[in-house]
Order: sequence, then structure tokens, then C-alpha cells
Amino acid sequence: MRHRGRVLALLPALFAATLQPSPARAAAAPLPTGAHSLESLNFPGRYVRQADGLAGIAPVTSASGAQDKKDATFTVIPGLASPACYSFQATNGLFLRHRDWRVRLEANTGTPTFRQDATFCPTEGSTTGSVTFTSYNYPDRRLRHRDFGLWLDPNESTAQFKADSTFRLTEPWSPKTTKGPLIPGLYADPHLTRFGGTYYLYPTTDGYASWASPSYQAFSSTDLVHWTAHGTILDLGPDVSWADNSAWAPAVVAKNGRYYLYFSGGAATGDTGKHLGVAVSDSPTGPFHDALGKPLIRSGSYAGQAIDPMVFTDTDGRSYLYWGNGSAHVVPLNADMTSFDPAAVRTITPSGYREASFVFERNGVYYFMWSENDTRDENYQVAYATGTSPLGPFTRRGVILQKRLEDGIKGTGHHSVVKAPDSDTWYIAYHRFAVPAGNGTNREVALDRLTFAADGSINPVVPTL
Ligand code: FUB
Repeated sequence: MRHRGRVLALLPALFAATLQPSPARAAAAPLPTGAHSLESLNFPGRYVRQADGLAGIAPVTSASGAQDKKDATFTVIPGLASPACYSFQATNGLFLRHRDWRVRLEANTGTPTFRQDATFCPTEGSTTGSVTFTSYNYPDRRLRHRDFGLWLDPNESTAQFKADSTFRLTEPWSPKTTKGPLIPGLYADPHLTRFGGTYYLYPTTDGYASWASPSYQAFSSTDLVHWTAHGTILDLGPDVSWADNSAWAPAVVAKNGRYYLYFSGGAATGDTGKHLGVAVSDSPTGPFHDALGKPLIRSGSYAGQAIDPMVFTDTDGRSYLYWGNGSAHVVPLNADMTSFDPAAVRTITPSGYREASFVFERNGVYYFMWSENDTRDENYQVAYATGTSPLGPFTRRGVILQKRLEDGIKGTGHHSVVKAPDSDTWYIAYHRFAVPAGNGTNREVALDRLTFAADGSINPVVPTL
């Protein structure tokens, strides 16, 4: 039996509309994400930890070795199967997941089964501040320790079961010495932008085999450090008649007092092409509605895949749509932001171009940027060109962001650039393979400063952990 966990009382109101209430489940406060350890309630001093690919509870003290402390530390992230629940990623990148009712540490394959097996929904524990975890896909089972191993056992009402299945989230035994990803969890293709004094982040939701995620989420921040999750802003299946998968690389722009979300989606009817659509909302955090009821650009209309949209609005108010994979295209958008003159489409593919076009202007110079190589390749990287108009011509300037193996940083690409208000301070958001054990479908979002030399060229970005 596979069905959604029901933890309505735990959830931010944003998620409430999509889940069914369950009176059987006790409320628990949302968990803090980030690095933590999980202490057993009835065996204080024993913590959930990994050993030989299996999870159990074992003693950890301040005198324990660094590896033991690392093995008892997990990053709590929004659940791989549902942001309403949680997943736990060990410091070696593996996730807690159940298989054959045993709780194990395994790499995320991105399949629906893995993501569900690695997602746990909190309910209130037997004492204040403690928590128990219900399986997302088997809601009649909970995480509990037995013979110091961690299992997914059928829920019982006995005092023994309650104690064995109750944990406290504590400070991590292995404290983080790095800033970590910009937002916890697996996300890619970050479109970071600013509307007024608030930054908004629109990523691809990652961790799915073949990047199959069906929906988009939004996040906001006023300081680029503390982020608020706004939940799902567009869910292709129910919200878009012509697509139900491959919700890749969104871009959001404000115009005409409204917000336009450009996105790509795989057809609901089985053909494998990706189409490019546009959705509209009165709020930057949605909900967004398909503006056309059909793709803005159908798969196959132009060379390359119809993916990775980006909109740049020039100082004269004219907006330009860029997109492409293999070939880079640009076209001025009509004032309605949902149409263009097909005869005006230009192909501006620079050498090395793979995808992820991004354009901004600074001091009259137009910077056209893109990603090179395959997103599954650790050599995925960002390059740029400059020109004197949004349509080019552009002159290639070179690569400004690439892997940094000495810090375990790989696959740095699909970026966006944003300027802080009233300043010449710029930031670059990009994704990388999740550190330490990610890959081209398990990516995370990072942020660094983007700086310029006196001649206006972009200084190489040193990606930081
Ligand atoms: O996230 C799915 C795809 O991977 C994007 O569309 C590409 O730019 C690459 O990052």
C-alpha cells in the first residue's frame, strides 16, 4: 500500500490545502532543518547513527572520535517525497531510508520508491519537545529502535513502543563549519531575483530520477540568509493541461503589476519533448495559473530543447525571452508577456553554449551568460559574453565559475545573478552536486558574490562551501 502521510497539524498553512486531515495523528511543531543529532528518549546519550550501512542508536559523548560524531549527525531537509515531512541526510551524503522494514543509509536514486522510503513525518513524542516519526508511505509504521538497531515497526500503543520510537532533535555532534547550501534540500537551476526589498528564489525541485519533478516551489528572504518557504506555486499535473512532469528551471519576472512564471514541462500525453509555458499570478509566491492553456513554445519549434527560459527587462521597459539547450534563442516579448512575433526570434548560440541563458545589464554593458557541458558532468560550468544590446552581438569572455575539487565542489552551473538594492553589490546563485555525495540529479543551491574588474569584466567566482 502506498499513500500519502497525513500530518496536517504539523504543517504550515501553505500545505494544508493539499493534504487530508487525520484526527488520529497528534500535532507536532515543524522541525528545524539543518544539521542535528537524534537522541533516544529512553536511552539518553545514545544517538541515531550509521554503521556499515545500517542505522541504530549508539553512545556518543564529547570524548567520541570525529568519525563517530560525524556518523551521528544528519542534515534535516524537507522530505524527498513531500516538503510537509522530512528526510535525513548523513554527512557522507546518504539518506536514512527503510527497506524490508530495516532503516538503512543509502544513496538517493531519485525513484518514487526511494523518495517515499526516505521520508518521515513527525508527530508529537511522549514528552514535550520530543518527536516520533511516521513513515510517509506506510503511515501505520514508525521509526523505533529495537536491540539498538533502527526499524520501521507497526505502531503500538504500549509504553515500551512509545519510548522506543521517541527521539529528541539535539545540536549536531559534528558542527557545521561551512555555510551549507542556500536552502536546505535538493534544488537546482536557481532563479534568484528581487522584487522591491525582497529576494525570491525559484528553483527546480531536485532528487528525482530524470529530473521528473512535477511542481515548482518559491522561497523568499530579505537578507539572503534566512529564507521562508512558500510551498508549491505551480503543480504541472493539476494546474497545466499539457504537462505533468519535468518542471525544470523556472524564471519569474514582474510586469504590468503581475508576475509571470516561465517554465518547461513534459507532456502529459506521453511524448518526450519538453515544451515551454508561461503562468501568471498576482503574487510572487503564487498560486500561478497557466496563462495560455497551451505551450508558449512547443517542443521542436526551434533548434534544441524548449527549456531554460529567462526574461530580461531592459531600462526602456522592453522584455526579452531567452531559452535553449544546445542552441540559444532570444525574442522580444509583446507587452502582454505571453506572446511574441515568431519572425523576430534570433539564434545567438555562443561557442561552448549548452543551456541556462541569463542576461543582465551593468553600466550599459549587456552580460549574456550560460552553462557549459552536461549538468551530470562535474565540469558543468558558467561562461559569459558581453554586448551592447539585449540581442547582441555578443563577444565571448570566458568561464567564470567552475568546480573546486579541493572543497569537493562539482557541477557548478545553471546560475542567476541579482543586484542588492541601491548598490553595486551583486550575487550569483547556482547549483552544484549536493555536497558530499550528490550528482546531476541530486543538486543543491549555492550563493556567492559576483564581482567586476575595473574594465567591467567579471572576476572568476570562487565557489564556497
Ligand atoms: O534541472 C533540469 C535541467 O538540468 C535544467 O533544465 C538544465 O539547465 C539542467 O540544469
